[in-house]
Amino acid sequence: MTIKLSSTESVQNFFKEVSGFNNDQGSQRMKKLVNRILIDTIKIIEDMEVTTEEFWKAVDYLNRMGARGEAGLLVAGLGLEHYLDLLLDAQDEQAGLTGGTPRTIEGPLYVAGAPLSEGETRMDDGTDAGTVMFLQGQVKDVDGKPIAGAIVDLWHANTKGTYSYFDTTQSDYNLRRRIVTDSEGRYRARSIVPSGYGCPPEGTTQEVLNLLGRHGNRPAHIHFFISAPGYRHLTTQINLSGDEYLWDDFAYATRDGLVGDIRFIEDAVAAKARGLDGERFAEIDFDFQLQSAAAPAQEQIRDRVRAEA
Ligand code: MBD
Ligand code: FE
Repeated sequence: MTIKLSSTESVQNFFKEVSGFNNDQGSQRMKKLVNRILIDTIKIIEDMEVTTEEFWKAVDYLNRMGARGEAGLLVAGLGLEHYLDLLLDAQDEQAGLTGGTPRTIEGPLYVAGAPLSEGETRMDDGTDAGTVMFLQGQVKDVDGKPIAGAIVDLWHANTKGTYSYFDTTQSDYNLRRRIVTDSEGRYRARSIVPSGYGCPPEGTTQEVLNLLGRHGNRPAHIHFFISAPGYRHLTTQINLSGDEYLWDDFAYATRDGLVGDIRFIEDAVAAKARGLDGERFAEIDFDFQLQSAAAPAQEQIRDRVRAEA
């Protein structure tokens, strides 16, 4: 039989001391959380008969993961970031907050402070010979009324599936922009069709996924933060139709209502009318609907440490 020490009074008392219960300094919230995490950890060690070799492997894993900055990637791949969306959805439903474009995960690759423009923008720096993509749509309220002056903060990968800032070979803020919607609530962006992201094959997230028999790929997608005075901040993505990973996303971000229908057009005349030399380009139309904010705090993005270039 497995030895169980976790429920003995002496071990319980030991981890109360460890968690600072016997002093009046520090944070009460932190003490409670740390104590719960430690007690649950030793229960896992006992119940799963975790060996000391496995324990030290896990410690080494955390060191290597941190050194590579992959914690945000791991929580996406383990479905925890998606779970937070499920929790927020359930809280919203309980509070009667329904309607509008669904939320989905931010992911670990946002960079704050992208260039801001009015109504329309070009997102790519012209160095990636990808298919030109024209993305446009309207930001509306839940009744379909256009919202002028909304900020559409969007970011996506290049044709290799990598993101500027994290991929240091790209120019600053490449494929990252903020667009203020026009008087009809419209935004327009010229960019290039992104490729899906894949976890670094040599990284610590892929290392775990391999042991779970899983791949580390996302479908091609475009991320959005959408905000406007009087409306709830929306974090979402559009995942592109036709991608083999559309419904097999390692981060579980694709949701009903968030599939972007990408149309590829091969027409030299239409291309020329768009100011292009070739004949092939792509179009995506995607509208967003924002819920009204019941309190000013709902207009703001939730706190999280984010990169700022
Ligand atoms: C991405 O581009 C992404 O959106 C997520 C959620 C995780 C890893 C890479
Ligand atoms: Fe992404």
